[in-house]
Amino acid sequence: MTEAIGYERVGDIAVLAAQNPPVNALGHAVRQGLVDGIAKATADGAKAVLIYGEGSTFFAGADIREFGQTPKEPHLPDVCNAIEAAPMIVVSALHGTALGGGMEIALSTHYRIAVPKARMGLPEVNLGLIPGATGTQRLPRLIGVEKAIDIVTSGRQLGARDLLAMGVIDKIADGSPREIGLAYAQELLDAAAPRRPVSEMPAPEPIDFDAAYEATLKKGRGLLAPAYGVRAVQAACEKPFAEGVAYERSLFRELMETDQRQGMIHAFFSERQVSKLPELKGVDPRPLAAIGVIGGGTMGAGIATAALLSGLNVVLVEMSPEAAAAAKDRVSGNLSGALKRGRIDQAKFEHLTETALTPTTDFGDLKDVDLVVEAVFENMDVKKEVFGKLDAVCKPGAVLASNTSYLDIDEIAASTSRPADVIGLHFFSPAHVMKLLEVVVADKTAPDVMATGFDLGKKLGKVSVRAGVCDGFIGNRILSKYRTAADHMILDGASPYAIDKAITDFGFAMGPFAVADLAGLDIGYMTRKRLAPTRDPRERVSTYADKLVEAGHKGQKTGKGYYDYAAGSRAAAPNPEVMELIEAERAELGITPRDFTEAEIVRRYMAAMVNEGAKVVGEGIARRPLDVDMTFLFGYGFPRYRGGPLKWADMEGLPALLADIKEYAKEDPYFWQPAPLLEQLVAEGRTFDDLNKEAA
Ligand code: T1G
Repeated sequence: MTEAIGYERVGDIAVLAAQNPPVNALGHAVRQGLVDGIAKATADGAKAVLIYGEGSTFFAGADIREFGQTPKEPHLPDVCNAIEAAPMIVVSALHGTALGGGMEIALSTHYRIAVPKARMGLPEVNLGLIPGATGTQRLPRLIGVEKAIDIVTSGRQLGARDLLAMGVIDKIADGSPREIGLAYAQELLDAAAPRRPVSEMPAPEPIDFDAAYEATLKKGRGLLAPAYGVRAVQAACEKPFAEGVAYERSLFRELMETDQRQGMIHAFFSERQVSKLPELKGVDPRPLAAIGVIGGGTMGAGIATAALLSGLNVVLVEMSPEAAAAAKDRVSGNLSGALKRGRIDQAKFEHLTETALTPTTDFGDLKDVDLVVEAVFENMDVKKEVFGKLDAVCKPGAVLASNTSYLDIDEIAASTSRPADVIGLHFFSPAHVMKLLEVVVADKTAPDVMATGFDLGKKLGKVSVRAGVCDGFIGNRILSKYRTAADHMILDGASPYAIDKAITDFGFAMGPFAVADLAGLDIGYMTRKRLAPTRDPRERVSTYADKLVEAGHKGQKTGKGYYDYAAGSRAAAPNPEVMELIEAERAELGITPRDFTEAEIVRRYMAAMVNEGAKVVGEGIARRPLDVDMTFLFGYGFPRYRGGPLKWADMEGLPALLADIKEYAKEDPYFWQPAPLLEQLVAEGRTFDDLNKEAA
């Protein structure tokens, strides 16, 4: 018996206990242990079998680290069928998160009991897959097609109460999974309860599967797995169980070979790897119980909201009583969203807004906070004035952070008497929703201050990425490049609308021009004005966008930008003034516009993104390629199933991308300067993933 599954007899009950930390993943030893355990229980005449997990959870799914390798027998579907075929009743006792293959194991047992906090789900679609161990065949037999399709295609987790109400589990009881499992198995034995193989339940009623497939494909914005999940559930209606299982397995194996599975597995592990940095090893963060936020505008109120929801007290400083009151209203508005969604109850809402939050105009109220983050106007003089006050009032050891999106943190730090305590914490708006946090480490930032930045990010449920100091850090620096590439395509003949469509078809939630309208066109306008004095004369700059802003069109906030957001209209229509400005500028420049295919638009756009990403990694602004990928998945709407810009580049092939860049450089050698790191990787036949592995 492998130690991965312990075996013991308790009276008539054979107990199989999973012991494979940290999450009892269903690796080969666990699968073998389960099959051996059922055989042993049968051989020694047990009258019931109990399966549960030691440690934090029931099986949390297949071992994702085995993906891409040749699967070793016994395969998970066979393990599930062996459990269900056992001659005695088999009970599973659930706690933690029984996910994917874990839920499939539970569905193959005859009875299921759970502790109140247990959760279950089939999150395979989040890995670019579908359940591949009979889940799409058993679940619809148990709860019907609609509910099964929702669970399979959403990948969401369900709590014990919902699972009980749906009939996925039979009972909820307090206690350890072992205790409640043994008690329930004994109760079933005393009642001479029969085996209940789910596979022998009648096939569920069908629905219009083609309509469900099309709707799911559209909703997935190019992600295949959820739509494949619909077809797998359809097989549960139309095929005998064994054939349905074989069909499910064929779809699973097909998805296993896709780039989408590669991209999403890369995202899964990178999301965990990105906060594991050598410089953080053995470094304890400073205490974090209360924070200060300077500036209660959209950003400051969002940061305060995220902090309050994570259990931190917040002193929110504004410049006048009216502004402080308005800031409190913004935070209350944000929290009322959490209240409506049931994330907090009324009592919690009142505690957060009336007790945990202290709006004030007095910097002196910051004297006891552990960390302050300022989110005031993006002007260096204003920032320095604020940091001067913080330096004077904050206690020794308090971390002083700036939320600036591009200003030089080294310069801000130098304006204080404690540069080691200064760091950048770049949140993304809305700060209580967006998961990305760029932790910008300045030259003099102390290691434990960086650790504190990551600890705050973890407390706030953020994906924190370490960034070095440069204009735009990681995300905005790369954004400025691919936005410029888009502007160049516009001058040469593409329209903003064709570019937005090409980029949304690629899988982004929004195209760059719709995003600009959302953020406000004045932001780009001010950035261009700020950079104009130091701009290299070789840089190709368009002016149509400035004219659009100077005409008063700042995007959604003024009702018009690239698109016309006429009140009440759902679909934003192109603003005709935009093409007029573009055509006038092309004429002025003597450009004869040419056509751009969607493929070329994507190719150029992504080449600019990848090239600048390679420069950001090469310069050490981002520690690893995966840091760039996580920045774009969690801050810029990059499609998760492509893994991130640099994972996408690896799968596209770096040599072809470099060749494109060299081709484009013939038109504009200044803009298209190949990144040295990209050239080096191509010369050495290596990939960005090789760099990620070396840094692990
Ligand atoms: N396989 C391998 N390693 C895993 C793993 C898994 N399934 N789940 C987690 N880990 C590692 C993780 O990388 C981290 O490692 C450590 O465990 C703690 O994870 C046939 C094919 C279970 C809710 O998708 O959702 O079954 O960084 O930091 O916050 O149909 O992990 O310490 O080295 O996330 O407490 C389906 C994925 C697989 C579940 C726990 N199952 N995991 O969260 O800890 S596909 C999943 C999670 C499948 C079958 C199909 C979460 C968690 P390290 P953690 P956590």
